[in-house]
Amino acid sequence: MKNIKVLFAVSVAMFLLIISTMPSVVAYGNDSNTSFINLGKSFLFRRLSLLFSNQILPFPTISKALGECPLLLLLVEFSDVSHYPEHDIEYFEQLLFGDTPSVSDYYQEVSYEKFTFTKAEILGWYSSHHTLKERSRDGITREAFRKAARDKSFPFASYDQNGDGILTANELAILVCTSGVSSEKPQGAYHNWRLWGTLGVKTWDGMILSGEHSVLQEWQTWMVFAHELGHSLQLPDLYDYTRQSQGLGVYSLMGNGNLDGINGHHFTAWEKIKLGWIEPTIVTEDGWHVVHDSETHPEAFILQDPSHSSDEYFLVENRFRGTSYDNGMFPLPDEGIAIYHIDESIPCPLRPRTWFPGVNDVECHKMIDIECADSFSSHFKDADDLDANKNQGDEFDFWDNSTYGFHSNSIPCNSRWYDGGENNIGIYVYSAPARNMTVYFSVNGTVPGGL
Ligand SMILES: [Ca+2]
Ligand SMILES: [Ca+2]
Ligand SMILES: [Ca+2]
Ligand SMILES: [Ca+2]
Ligand SMILES: [Zn+2]
Repeated sequence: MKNIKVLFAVSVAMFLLIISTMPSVVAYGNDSNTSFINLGKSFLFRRLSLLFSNQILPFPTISKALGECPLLLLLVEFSDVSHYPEHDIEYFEQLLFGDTPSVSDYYQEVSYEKFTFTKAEILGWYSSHHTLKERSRDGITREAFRKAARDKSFPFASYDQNGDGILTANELAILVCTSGVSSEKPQGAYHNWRLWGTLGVKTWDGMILSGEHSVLQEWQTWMVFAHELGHSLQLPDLYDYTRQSQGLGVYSLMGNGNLDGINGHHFTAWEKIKLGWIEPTIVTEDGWHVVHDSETHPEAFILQDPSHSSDEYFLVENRFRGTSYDNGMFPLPDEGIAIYHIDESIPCPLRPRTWFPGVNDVECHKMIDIECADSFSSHFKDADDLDANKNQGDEFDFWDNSTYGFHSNSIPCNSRWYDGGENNIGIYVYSAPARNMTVYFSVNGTVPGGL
C-alpha cells in the first residue's frame, strides 16, 4: 500500500514536471488581448490536451519581421564558474550589435535591410546561487528574469508597443547567456517558446513578461545567437532532430552546424518569404529567366501546379557567396541554382518547438528539402548525401553547367511530387555559378529550344 502511494506521488510529480517543462507552441502576438489569468489557463489546457490527444497542429503563422526588434541580453554567472574576463558587456555588444560579423549585421544583410535586432540593453553579469553542476537552465532563467525585472534602470514599459501590459518576443526579444566553457559541460543553446516559470514575471514598472526567450552559453558564437533569434521570429529548426540525416545541412541558419557554431549562412528563400523579406515570383509561363544572386537581390521563383496542391511546390534561388555571410568564416559548400522542394502540409504534431519530430526529421519527406544535383534518386532513403548523413553539403548540390535538366523523368534527380505523381515542372541550368544566372523555367512541360 505504501509502495502504491509512493508510486502515485512519483507519477503525479513526474506528470507535473512534464507539464511544467513543455514548451508552448503558441506563436507570439496571438494572445495580445488575453489577460494573464486566461493566458495561464489556456497554457495549462494546451499542455494537457497535447499530452493526451497527440493532436496534429497546423503550421504556425510566421509573422512578417519588418523594421527593428529590440533585444535584451541577460548575463548570468554560476556561483562556482566565473565568466571569462574578456566576456564583458563590450564583448557582447560587438557579438550582437557590432560590425561584421555580428547578429544585427547578419539580419540586416539577409533581410535586405528590411529588419534587424537592435540593442535594448545588456544586463549582468548577475550572480546566481546555482552551481554549474546543478545547472538547471530553467532555474537559472527564472532567476535572471526576476533579477532583471527589478532593475529600475531598464524601462520595460517603453517596449510595450500595443500597450496591453504584456511584453511579447516581437516587442522585446530576450536572450539569457550563462557562464561556463564548452569543455566543462558542452550544452546546446535552445529556445523556449514559453517557460512556465518565467511566464508572468512582473517587472518593476508593471509589465508582464511573456516568458519566451532563448538560453545560450558564453562560449557560443554569434551564429548560435543568430540561430536562436530565428526561433524568436517563429522559424522552425531545419536540421534532423534524430541526427539520422542532415535535414537542410548548412544551407540555412536554421539548419545544421549550429551546435558547433559554424553555420552563419543565409536563410533559404523559404524563411525569407515567410518573414516578408522576399516577394517570390510565381512562374506561370515557360521561358528563360535571369536569376540574380540571393546575396543582394530579394528574389525567388515558385514553380507549382495549383491543381495538385498549394502546399507542395518547388522554390528556386541563386545562392552566390559573393562577399556575403554565405562566404564568411565557413563558406557555403556550394553555389549556383538551389532547388528546394517544399511541402508545408506534412503532419507536424508540435511545431515550432524543441522536440521530436521536427519538420525535417523524415528524410524521405521533409518540409523543405534540397533537390541535390548529385543525388541518385528523389525522396527515397539516403537519396542524397544530406539524407544519407554523408555530409552537411558539398560542391555538387546546386545546379550549374548541369549535364541534365531537372524534370519529372530526369535521372538521377527528378521533380516528381512526394506521392510519385509526374508534373510539367522543369528547371534547366546550363551556365556556371554567377551573380546573374539564366535559367529556363517550365510549368507547362516545354523544354528550352534546341535541347
Ligand atoms: Ca504588448
Ligand atoms: Ca532529399
Ligand atoms: Ca556546384
Ligand atoms: Ca552532395
Ligand atoms: Zn534551433
